Amino acid sequence: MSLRGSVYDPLDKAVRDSIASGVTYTVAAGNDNDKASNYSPAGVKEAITVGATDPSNDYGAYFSNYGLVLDIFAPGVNITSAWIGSDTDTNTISGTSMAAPHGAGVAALYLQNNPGAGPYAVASAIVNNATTVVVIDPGPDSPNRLLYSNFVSTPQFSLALNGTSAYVDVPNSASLNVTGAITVEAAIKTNVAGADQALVERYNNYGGGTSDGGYVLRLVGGKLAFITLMNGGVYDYVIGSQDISPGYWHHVAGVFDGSQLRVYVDGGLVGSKSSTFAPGTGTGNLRIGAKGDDLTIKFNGLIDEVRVTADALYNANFNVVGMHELMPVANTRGYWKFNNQTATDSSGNGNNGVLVGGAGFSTDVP
Ligand SMILES: [Ca+2]
Ligand SMILES: [Ca+2]
Repeated sequence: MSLRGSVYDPLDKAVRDSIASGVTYTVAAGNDNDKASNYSPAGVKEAITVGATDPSNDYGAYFSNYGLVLDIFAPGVNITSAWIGSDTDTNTISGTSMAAPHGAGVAALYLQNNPGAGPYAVASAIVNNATTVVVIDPGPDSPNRLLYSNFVSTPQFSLALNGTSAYVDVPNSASLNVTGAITVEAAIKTNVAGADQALVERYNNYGGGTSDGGYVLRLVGGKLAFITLMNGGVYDYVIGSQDISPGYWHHVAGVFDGSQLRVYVDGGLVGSKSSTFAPGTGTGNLRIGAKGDDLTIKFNGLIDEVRVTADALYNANFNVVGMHELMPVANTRGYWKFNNQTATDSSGNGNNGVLVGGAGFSTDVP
């Protein structure tokens, strides 16, 4: 809130009552080089009163009001932001009216992750996570605290599937046709050992002749398999030697590079086979956690970071780090992170999935 006037009780009371009703306020300290408590609504103790610093040198701005009623400082000198006139207008100006919105932004980030937090909790979080003793010359009696935003972490989620009914259905699209080199990968944490479990599958139609193919990453008897298909009856495959242990996150990947099928678990090659059997084009939906053609095999556990890329990404053993956020690569056709508790595709191809049969989310992530 960028109002500034001399002390006026009705205004202060209005702000105080609004805060009491659950609305968080950041208020500009004012630009009088004076005690903030001499102004309204800067002097409302329940609000987050924000003074200005010069971000080029962290000095308290010469104009900023100061004093005990300040809660925090934020950048307020030469701040570029949106401006009136058009949707693309900007302006670069100074004042505690430029500092207070920084505080409002951090409050909004905090409330995004803590939607039940009241104004006191929001103010406490912002003040307690501020950077201390970096403001030079903050003014008499001012708290030496500079707004810090990075304490607000974005929550991460994975896809939770029950092994019986739940899966994600991604409608067929042309971008899901990959007819050459391909990598299909995911992070998985299964609840069961030794079972057949569908991970990422895209094919249709059992039987010869028809090209209704794609690719399958699946656990077969608890081991990782990668299959390239012309249709449900014509295919080639490789199965890795390693049992996938339940109860732990694993990165699993299937690769076809034009001359070989390979499977990797946690970055290590666990199976390979000479093959020139490329995936065929198809019309089937892509399923995450269900058998591609008839849904009869499901996955029981957590899946995250599912990605289909039209390229052979892994040619040798690789180091799996930061599985919760894969490094971007070119030619990605679908990438499902589940972090927004949706099955939205972040590859840019619009291959957004639909949750089926009780599919949900977990904060347990790789
Ligand atoms: Ca306050
Ligand atoms: Ca995730």
